[in-house]
Amino acid sequence: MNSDLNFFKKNGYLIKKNLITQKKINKLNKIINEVLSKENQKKRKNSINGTQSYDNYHFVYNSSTLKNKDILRLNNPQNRHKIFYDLSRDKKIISIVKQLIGGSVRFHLGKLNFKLPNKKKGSEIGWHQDWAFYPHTNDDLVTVGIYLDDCFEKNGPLKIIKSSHKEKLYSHHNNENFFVGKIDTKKNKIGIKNSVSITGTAGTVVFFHCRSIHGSGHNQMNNSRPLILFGYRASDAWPLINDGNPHPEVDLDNYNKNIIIGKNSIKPRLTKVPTIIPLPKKKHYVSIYELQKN
Ligand SMILES: O=C(O)CCC(=O)C(=O)O
Repeated sequence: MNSDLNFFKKNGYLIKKNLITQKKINKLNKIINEVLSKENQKKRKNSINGTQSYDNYHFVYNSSTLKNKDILRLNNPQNRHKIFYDLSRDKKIISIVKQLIGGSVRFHLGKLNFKLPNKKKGSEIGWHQDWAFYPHTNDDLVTVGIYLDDCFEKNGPLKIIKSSHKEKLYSHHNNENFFVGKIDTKKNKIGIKNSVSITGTAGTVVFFHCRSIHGSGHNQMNNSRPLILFGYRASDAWPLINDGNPHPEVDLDNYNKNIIIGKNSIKPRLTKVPTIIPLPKKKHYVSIYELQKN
């Protein structure tokens, strides 16, 4: 494990092949197909866009027009479906997260990104640091990505720039000073050619630091590329803004219920971390896809 921690500290990510069994992956995919087909049937009958719910469970579409309403993402699936909740608390995942972020673990967020198949543009993700979206009092936060299908170069894998978590926090604001959730890599002379493609068979899990620069391109294949992302934070890393996920000021009990390892305390740990508040936004955005179009 020490070698894993050393690798993570040096590179800002860690890959674990086949961490989740094929049996579990099959069960997850079965439920996802059911959830998607239910949602697709609903969409045909009802043209009204769903609003965000109290637990931030919602679908993200690539367009608001009825004709082209493909689903890009299911936000916070763990809040409504036990199978995702159980996966977010998977012992193998949590024990690695615990080591990487220093001992305590509080669940932060979940999303299931589908990345649409060939020609259906709209699901590419521009280079960004998750930290820019949700600064905390310390940066012991990690994102965990689980591939539900085999993912190779042509599927539009997640790409991470090695060791970028040790660099500064890059501006995610545009020239007009609105938060747009992406980095101008040319302006910042960031060598994206040196990024690592996170590829692997279904069940492969990647852990990456909240300050690692990452993104993903087009999916050239004919099927979508399902990737579950779960966010975890040290239990003494307190959010500086409300990002729509469990937040102490909104519901302290719920915030504390998300502690997986460690004790609740109202004493945040403050470290010297670079922070920029992700405001102002031009309007309220439901997802990174919409936000980055600016
Ligand atoms: O789905 C992907 O390829 C990347 C997702 C991502 O970075 C995000 O949702 O913040």
